[in-house]
Amino acid sequence: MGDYSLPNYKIVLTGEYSVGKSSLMCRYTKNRFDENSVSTIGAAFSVTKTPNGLNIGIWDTAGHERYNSLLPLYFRGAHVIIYCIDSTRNCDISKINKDIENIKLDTTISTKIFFAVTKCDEKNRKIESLETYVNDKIYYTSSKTGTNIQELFTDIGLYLENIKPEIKETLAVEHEKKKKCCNV
Ligand SMILES: Nc1nc2c(ncn2[C@@H]2O[C@H](COP(=O)(O)OP(=O)(O)O)[C@@H](O)[C@H]2O)c(=O)[nH]1
Ligand SMILES: [Mg+2]
Repeated sequence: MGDYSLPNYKIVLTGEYSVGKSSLMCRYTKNRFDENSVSTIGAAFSVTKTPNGLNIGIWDTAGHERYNSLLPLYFRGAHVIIYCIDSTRNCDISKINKDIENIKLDTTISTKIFFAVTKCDEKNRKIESLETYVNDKIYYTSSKTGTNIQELFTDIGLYLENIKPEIKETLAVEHEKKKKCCNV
């Protein structure tokens, strides 16, 4: 058995169907790539550590439209969102903007969004225009070759080192209490 205790930080992988979210989680947690991975139903969960040793729980959401109504539940209380964009698909900036706005509705200002472009081992890159629109750092990753996966989680770890996990939990509990008060 591993020495993992309960995760202190919540990481959520999101992005459209089949962009490579589950593959990214698999590469980071198991250092494996499965060409024939099956699509995620609902969400998958994995407990692991960042390279600097912080306990994290990663939620791998299902990107299919029919599961969109579930996303707010996963975003809530997240410390980090990894927003995945497929390098082999045409970059739809208005869709990305809409997704980011939706994420912001269900997270707090201290939730950080990391942008991961996926499948960078593929030659037909179609995301050249992305950098004009995204001000944050973009991680050009490949779960197939492992490129930039460690770098992404290293930076996530460094970000988490500077925030307090319990603040978020307290807020969530207070929110629940308020709701209960209204119901009596
Ligand atoms: N070439 C390449 N294919 C990838 C990569 N990551 C995922 N894929 C493929 O893309 C498809 C969808 O991947 P998956 O991780 O299930 O996407 P999800 O629906 O976002 O979880 C699968 O056929 C994967 O093998 C990558 O880094 N490189
Ligand atoms: Mg998946």
